Amino acid sequence: MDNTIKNLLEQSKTKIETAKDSVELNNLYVEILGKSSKINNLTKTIPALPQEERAQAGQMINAAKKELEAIFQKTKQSLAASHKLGKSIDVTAPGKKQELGHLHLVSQAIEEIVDIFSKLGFSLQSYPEVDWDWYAFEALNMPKGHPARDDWETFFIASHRATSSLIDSQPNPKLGRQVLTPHTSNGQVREMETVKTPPVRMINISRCYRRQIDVSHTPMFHQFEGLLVDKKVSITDLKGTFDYFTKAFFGPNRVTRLRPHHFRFTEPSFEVDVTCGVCDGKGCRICKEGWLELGGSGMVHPKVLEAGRIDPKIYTGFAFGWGIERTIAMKTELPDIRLLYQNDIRFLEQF
Ligand code: FA5
Repeated sequence: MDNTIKNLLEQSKTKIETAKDSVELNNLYVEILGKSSKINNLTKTIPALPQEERAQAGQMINAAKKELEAIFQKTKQSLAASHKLGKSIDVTAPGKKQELGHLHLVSQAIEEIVDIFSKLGFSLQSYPEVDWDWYAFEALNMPKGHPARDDWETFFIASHRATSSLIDSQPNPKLGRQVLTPHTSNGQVREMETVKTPPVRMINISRCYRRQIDVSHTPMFHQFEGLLVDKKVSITDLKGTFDYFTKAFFGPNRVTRLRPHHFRFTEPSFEVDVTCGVCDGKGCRICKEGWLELGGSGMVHPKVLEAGRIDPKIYTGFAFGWGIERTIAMKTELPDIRLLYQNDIRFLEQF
């Protein structure tokens, strides 16, 4: 009896563990542990054994059955895990929630900026992000070879016949080469050409490209450019516009200041600072002295108005260009604007 049970156990184990799928496993269950199985038939032979052997035989058969039962369970689980077992559907299980995405932080900021400026009567325009040298530099009073052009570290388009009709990379005799626009100021003269007679009141938002990368620079970034040209436009209008924007975008306690600067296309020129939101302008680890730089601005240079065929004796205007990524960083206290473009969902989900 002893050996018969051991042999039966070994043979059954091998069969169960090599079952290929759930159907085979179910059939084996009937064969090995079912009513007419060999092991059950052995139970029926116990009464015929000598009295002293019966108890031990019964215990051995029960232990073998228990062991086989456990092997069946284990095999069932491993087949399920390897998808060989038909999947059952739990109709009572709660449905899977569809994860909702949201706009990228830069897109959210663009929507908000457009909304704020539209309340001041600025309309959103879109000008090329691959543009002629003339619009990006020359028309803005930055002639070829001028050292100021180095500051923009521009990507020029290679001078060979392009296959796409959209990008003509051959230098144009009047407009020069094509560039990946290093700033949105290329939209200034284009807008003046489009509107022809002031008032001009546009906001131009676009991608810009420069050979720069560090915590506050990315090779591709966004700027928003404001341009207002009309009769009697003054620096007061410029300052009022910044104050309105700053309070609407950052909050009512934030104020701006204009710091003298130099741009070839504005005169006078300013850099615009906004009070730091962390320390309310008192000075902290992020801002050092209480102010953060937003971007550049100034009164449109008469030569730029002339390039746009607007008479500088009749009209004046202001312009500004700010980086969107830096503006976001000031609002959300981002330590490194490169985070915006690393596509790390754990970071993006926080906004
Ligand atoms: C300009 O680009 C001028 N065109 C702005 C201007 C427009 C002045 C109209 C006067 C009139 P600047 O190079 O300082 O200026 O850039 C303006 C802003 O763009 C910076 O303050 C910064 O916020 C953002 N910026 C510039 N380079 C990068 C970069 N590589 N990555 C991210 N943001 C940048």
